[in-house]
Amino acid sequence: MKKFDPTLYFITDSNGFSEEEFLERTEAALKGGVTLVQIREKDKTTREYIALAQKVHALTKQYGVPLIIDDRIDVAMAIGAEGVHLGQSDMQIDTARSILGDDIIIGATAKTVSQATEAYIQGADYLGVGAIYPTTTKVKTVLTSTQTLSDICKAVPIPVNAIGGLNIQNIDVLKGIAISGVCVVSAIMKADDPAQAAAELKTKIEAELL
Ligand code: TZP
Ligand code: MG
Repeated sequence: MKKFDPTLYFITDSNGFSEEEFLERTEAALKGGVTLVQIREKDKTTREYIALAQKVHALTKQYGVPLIIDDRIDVAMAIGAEGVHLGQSDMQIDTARSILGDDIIIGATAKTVSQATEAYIQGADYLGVGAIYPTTTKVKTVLTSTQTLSDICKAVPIPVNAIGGLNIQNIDVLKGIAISGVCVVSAIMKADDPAQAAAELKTKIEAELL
């Protein structure tokens, strides 16, 4: 059964960490209550990506949290991940859906209402929309306004998460917008205490944004 909770969607970034510290921080995020995890690796070989994803999957399974693989449906299939996240230059959503079947979570990046509608029609299960703020995470992205985020939420019936430069200090900007959750990388990955950062973010998102 395909079920997921997008409330606090943690996207990993192993850059600058030893594998041991990366896995410790990822587990701390799970302890802190993140509801969905994505492994996002841009510089690894396929074998390295699979090997690390397997380790992260072992952790997410312990906490009953679905694991989403960024960009790569082959890696998702190789490790039996619960889902895949596809950007505008990755495989089309409908093609991925026909390969992966109905039980796999497929997320899509959307920066406009037309991209959002298209992804929904093609079979996406959720959307990530942003960047809302400039980000220090390695990413090729442009800013998306909160007005566009709000328009996208109204245009599609699937969960829409905000992403990009979001942290406990600035997520108030999302108040009143019909998002289903928040995606963060640095706010948890680079926190002094990732478990505490995750717990605080989740409490605030649940209390004030959903
Ligand atoms: N897509 C848009 S912004 C972003 C991605 C993957 C990175 C978000 O990282 P952070 O550290 O939460 O700003
Ligand atoms: Mg991607």
